[in-house]
Amino acid sequence: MNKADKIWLDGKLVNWDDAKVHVLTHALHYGVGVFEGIRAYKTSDGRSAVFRLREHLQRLYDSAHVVLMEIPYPIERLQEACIETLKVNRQPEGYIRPLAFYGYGNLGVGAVNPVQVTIATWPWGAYLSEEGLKKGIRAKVSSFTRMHVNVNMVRAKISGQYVNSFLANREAVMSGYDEAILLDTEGYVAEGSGENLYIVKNGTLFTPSLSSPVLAGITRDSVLKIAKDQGVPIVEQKFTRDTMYLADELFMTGTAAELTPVREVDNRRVGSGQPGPVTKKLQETFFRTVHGEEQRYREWLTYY
Ligand code: PPE
Repeated sequence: MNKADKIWLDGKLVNWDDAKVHVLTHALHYGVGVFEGIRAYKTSDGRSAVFRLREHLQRLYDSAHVVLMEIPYPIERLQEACIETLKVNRQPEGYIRPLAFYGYGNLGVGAVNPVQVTIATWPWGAYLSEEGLKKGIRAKVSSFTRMHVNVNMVRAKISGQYVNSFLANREAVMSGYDEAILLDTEGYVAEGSGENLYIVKNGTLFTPSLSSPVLAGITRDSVLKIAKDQGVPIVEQKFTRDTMYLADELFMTGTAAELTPVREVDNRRVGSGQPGPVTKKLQETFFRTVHGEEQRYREWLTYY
């Protein structure tokens, strides 16, 4: 990966190669960690800004609450630490990964160990390739199911829950596709391994509601706001797999994936096989927004 100089670990900036934990760290064994993925962008006036920093950190604290974890810092401290880490690494843009986890102490599922917190930042380009962003990706419905809402704590971004995403993503990529699409336990479309999912049909934007087993994506929230402001009708409800096959447009969003069109699903061309007009307009506005070119969404940016 693209290394940076320093990583923030338990209140201190340490050298990248020294940011280590004990092999008996609880989270390594049981997956009880909570994390975030945040992006910083260069804006058009030359300054840099983090996109929706506060909302991402709020979700981190909410995720911690779900797993009964007390993050030993106020949210303001982690907000400063994200900026501090970007600055010390001299990164005008890139990805920010905060992670809070049960550390070393006792082992056993229910052991409650000291909570450790780390923030790493590094350069991360297009998640599903530059070409994917422009032309759209090829996706495959997974043989793995998005876990039931009483298995997967869907309001939380918990490390262990990503085993499901890992299995789905690896299966799709090893079968020659770019990304997996997971269905819920009833067979309705849920989301990608690390992205929310949308279709456009006759000009209306559809995405599973937050009662489905999907993460309440911050990019999702942003894109729905942008779509609403553009007068695009929005329906948040579950839909079937074949609804995707018959969609005019299909796309995915996430901090890492940004707004990526999907041009093919299960070997069926979606719409014209190229990113459609609604997708393209939303993508363009989304990129203008993160680069500080949309005045009305300026409050989403934390400049540094
Ligand atoms: N669903 C899942 C399962 C998910 O992991 C993400 C983010 C989203 C939806 C979109 O959420 P948001 O980023 O708030 O819009 N996935 C993160 C991790 C990716 C990774 O490979 O690691 C991300 O995009 O940062």
